[in-house]
Order: sequence, then C-alpha cells, then structure tokens
Amino acid sequence: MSESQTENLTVLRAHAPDIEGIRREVLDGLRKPEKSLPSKLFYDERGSELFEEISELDEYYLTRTETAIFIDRIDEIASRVGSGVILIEFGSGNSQKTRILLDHILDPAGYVAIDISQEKLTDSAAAIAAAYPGLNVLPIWADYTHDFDLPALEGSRTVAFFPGSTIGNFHPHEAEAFLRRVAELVGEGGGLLIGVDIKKDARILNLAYDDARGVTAAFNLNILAHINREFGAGFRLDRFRHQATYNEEQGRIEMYLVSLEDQTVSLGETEFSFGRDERVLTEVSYKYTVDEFERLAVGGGFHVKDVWTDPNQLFSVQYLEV
Ligand code: AVJ
Repeated sequence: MSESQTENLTVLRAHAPDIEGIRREVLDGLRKPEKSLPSKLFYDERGSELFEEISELDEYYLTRTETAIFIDRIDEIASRVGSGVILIEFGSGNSQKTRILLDHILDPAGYVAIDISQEKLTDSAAAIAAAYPGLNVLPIWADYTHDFDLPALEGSRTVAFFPGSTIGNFHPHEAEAFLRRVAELVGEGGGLLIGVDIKKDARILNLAYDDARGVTAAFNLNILAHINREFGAGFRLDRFRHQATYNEEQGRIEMYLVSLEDQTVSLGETEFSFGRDERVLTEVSYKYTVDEFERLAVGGGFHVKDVWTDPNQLFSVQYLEV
C-alpha cells in the first residue's frame, strides 16, 4: 500500500486514479455515435473552485437545502449514525455538512475521505485533521467509481457518507452497482447517509443547471481545458457552448457541450470531427421521488431507515442500513 506524507497525514495512494484508463474512457466516449465525456473530469482544481461557486448560486438550491436539512435535523441524523463509528465519505469532505456531522456524532473512531482530486483531498483532509485533533483521519486518493479496498479500521460500525446528490451522476444501473459495493464495504450493521435530489418542476431544474451568471457554463467548458492539459488535446473552448436540459422521460438533467461549427479536434494521434450543433454529453444528474430511490436502495442491498426533507420537498437526506 503506497503512501505519501503531507503535514502529519498519510494519503493512501494504492488505488490512485488510472490516468491511462481515464484516457481510454475519453477516447471511447468521443468515438461513440452520441459523443460523451466522463463527468469525473470536471473536478480538476479549477473545476472544484467553480463547483464551490455553483453551490452558492441562487439557482442551485441543492447545497444550501441539504445543509439546512442537516442543521435542522442533525440530532436525529447523528443518533441514526450512532457512536464510535468509522465514517467513510465519498468525496473529499470540504463541505459544511461534514463538519456539522463530525460536530454531532459521538466519539467517531475514524474519518476516511475518498476523492479523485489529490489536491482537494489533501487540503480538506488536513483541514479536518486540524479541526478534530483526536480524530483518526485517513485520506484515500482513488476513483470511487471503480473498486478499491480499505485498510482495516477499528470501529463499532462503518457508516458511509455520500452527500450532494452525486449519486445522480450514475445511470440507475450504475447507481445500484455502486450502492451494492458500498453495502459490501460497510458490512453487516453498516449504514449509508446519502443526499438525494427530489424530482420537481423542470423550470427549477433547468435554472439550477444553467444559471444566469454562466458559472455552470464555465464549469462545463472547463472539462475541455482539463482534457487538453491532461491528455494533450486541442479543444478550443470558444468553439463550444453549454446546454443543460431536464429530460422528463428519463428523470434526469442532461448537460452537453454543443459544437458551434464543423471542426476537428486532435487528441494524441487521434482526430475527432464535430459537426455544427453536434452535442457531447458531459453529465447526467438523475432526480428521484422518495419511492423510486427506495426501490434503487433495496436493489443495492439496503433498506431505507429514515428520510429527512426540507419543508418544500426539494431535497432529501436519507439513512440506509445494510
Ligand atoms: C456535485 C455532482 C451533485 O450533479 O448537481 C452542479 C454537479 N453539475 N452543476 C450535480 C453539478 C452541474 C452536481 N453534483
């Protein structure tokens, strides 16, 4: 198990994201008749900054609504999570929600953060370690859309934490497979505290993913800058535009980059041609009713113990048990 030292934190790198594997994912996506790019590539340093900005936008209700549910219902949530647990967060934990949770759960035995962005991971893990000196903090640099195993950790139970409705970025069959892997990871008596965005009026959703200031557009276009830098591609960001639409039938937001003209882009030895108005899918964000998500959770090896929502039923925080 290879490690790297930052300050007094050991970052586990055993499952470091496989850059060659991601290059293949990019090439495969661009070779498809309906082109697509892996949304995990949004989160380079610039992308993470832009997402921080998105989470503060008026139109993007998800982050503030989930945080409000945490603040209002933290006693019930903390008692569900229980004492002496190992808390495993998918994503780097720089959110206010992580701290609200760590402030209220009793004697956590350890905190594990898993993130594909090494910079974000080390920064936020160091901040958590500084804020909670007695807490055993273990950052793992990994791509959690793929398998990875955890070092043995002593704790009463293991509870996974997956906020923000990032579960929505998986197609339902992938989400079910992911939940099944989490159920295996937390084991008997283990749990999952998860944020799930609720189905609602398409006008609210379309605004949330296409804000007036164009921050989401910049976040979406930034994936091309990341691919240029990481894989030596020649994308011109000014030759694409952002598009986000709610697909009522599929129950998901679809984000695209639309080619503004006929163009050819090289990526290494490979050339890709884009027609005028051709779309590249960069993200899906599925929305669920509480019942629909319960069916998915059961398919993933969990049963739903608790669902907390805001007064306007915009968002839900759910506690699932294996
Ligand atoms: C952080 C993945 C939950 O899908 O709502 C925000 C990312 N995409 N605006 C989401 C995102 C466009 C966000 N997640």
